[in-house]
Amino acid sequence: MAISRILIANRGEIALRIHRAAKEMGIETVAVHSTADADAMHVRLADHAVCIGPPSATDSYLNVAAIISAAEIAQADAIHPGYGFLSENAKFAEIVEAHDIKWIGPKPEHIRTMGDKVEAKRTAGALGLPLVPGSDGAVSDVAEAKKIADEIGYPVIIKAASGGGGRGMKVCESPDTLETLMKQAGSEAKAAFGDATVYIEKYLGNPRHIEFQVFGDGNGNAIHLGERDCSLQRRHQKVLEEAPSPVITSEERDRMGTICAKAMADMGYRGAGTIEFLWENGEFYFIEMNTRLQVEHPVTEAITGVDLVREQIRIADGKPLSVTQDELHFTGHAIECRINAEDPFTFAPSPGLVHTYHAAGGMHVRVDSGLYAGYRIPPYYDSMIAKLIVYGRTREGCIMRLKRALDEMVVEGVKTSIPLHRELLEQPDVLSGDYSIKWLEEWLKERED
Ligand code: MV4
Repeated sequence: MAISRILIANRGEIALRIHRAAKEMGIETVAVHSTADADAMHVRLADHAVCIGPPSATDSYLNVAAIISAAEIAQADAIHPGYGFLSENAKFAEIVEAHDIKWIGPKPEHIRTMGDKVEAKRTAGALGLPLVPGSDGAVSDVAEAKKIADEIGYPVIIKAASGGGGRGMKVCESPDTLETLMKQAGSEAKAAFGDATVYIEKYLGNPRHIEFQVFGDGNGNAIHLGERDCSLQRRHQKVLEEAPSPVITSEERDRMGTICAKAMADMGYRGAGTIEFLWENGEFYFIEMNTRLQVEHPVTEAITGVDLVREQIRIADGKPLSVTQDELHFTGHAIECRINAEDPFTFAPSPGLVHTYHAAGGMHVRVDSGLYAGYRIPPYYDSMIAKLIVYGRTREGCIMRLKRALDEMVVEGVKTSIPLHRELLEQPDVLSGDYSIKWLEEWLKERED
């Protein structure tokens, strides 16, 4: 039976994003929500809504039993997890499938493999992706670590196998501190993730974060949709993303994209995925793979014209990919600004009542947000309240339009990162695309003085 009713196991703008794709396919939607989200836009828009628990995410959006019950009560035949929450929980994916509900996501085994960063790296290497030089798998004793570090040269970085997203990393500059940092990394990983396994890599000093969007049909066919440059980050939170990357030529895109798509085809990958690389001196180095739809997916949609959520739903429904690699073309430039309810100087969260709201509009301007005038932003969840995505024929044109759109945005009652974005788009390095993963934090430090 074809999918006819999707339960959206998420909240905020991504729940709206999934709802919109579903409706355009003639599919009904079921929202789930905590008691704190009863008035949220995702609940208002959905065809059906089920309250799944109290405000705390652990008891609501992460509550597997409550979500499965909601799906059964509402007779949903598929679940889309969005990003965050249960989206990369292999056990949840298995439970969904065991209840004869279609899982709009990758095969559980692939979610599990990529969740273990050591396994992910081994798999990526076997599939022909270029790796950061380092240990071949986990490193258990200091003598072994010393030997590897001597081979690859200092500085090295010690990472937790169960980490990811920057948690549990230690940079080591010399053999003198290796033992101490190894032990620290191990015990911190044990405390944070219940797994002390660590591995070692050559530390790249000034890379860019460039990620490739991929899609597989689960039967050995896969495509890539080019890259996104997400180097502008603060404390591992992306602030602004763009596609294409200002430093990647179309030849490089085709070459790396082909390698990524072939890897996904060979593993029989199903659904949307993002292959993350560090890029330094013209070379790509695989670091992690995300087995979910990402926050920044709209920049890829803008330059390819492909609706990624529609594609996810089609694949979960057993249909083939709707475009071939040959049919895909990358046109123009897109930038996304993440708008958070937070102080633009201190980054302290700023929940509360939004008494006035006006979204930017006009040609090639997209605002993904559940905001409305009179909405009270709850203090319990992520502070991202809107995404502003702007497209232009050229990067320069895109930036001009983005500045115009930022000037149109009005969010009053809470502090937001809109002023930070306006300031960023005045910086020569941002305008020229000359930035690495270190740029934003260094700029913020200088801005403080
Ligand atoms: C690195 C690195 C330098 N060298 N690996 C951080 C998040 C996680 N996905 C991997 N991370 C890094 N791994 C090696 N071998 C620097 C980072 C890193 C980073 C990566 C992407 C975007 C922002 C970052 C900020 C700090 C550190």
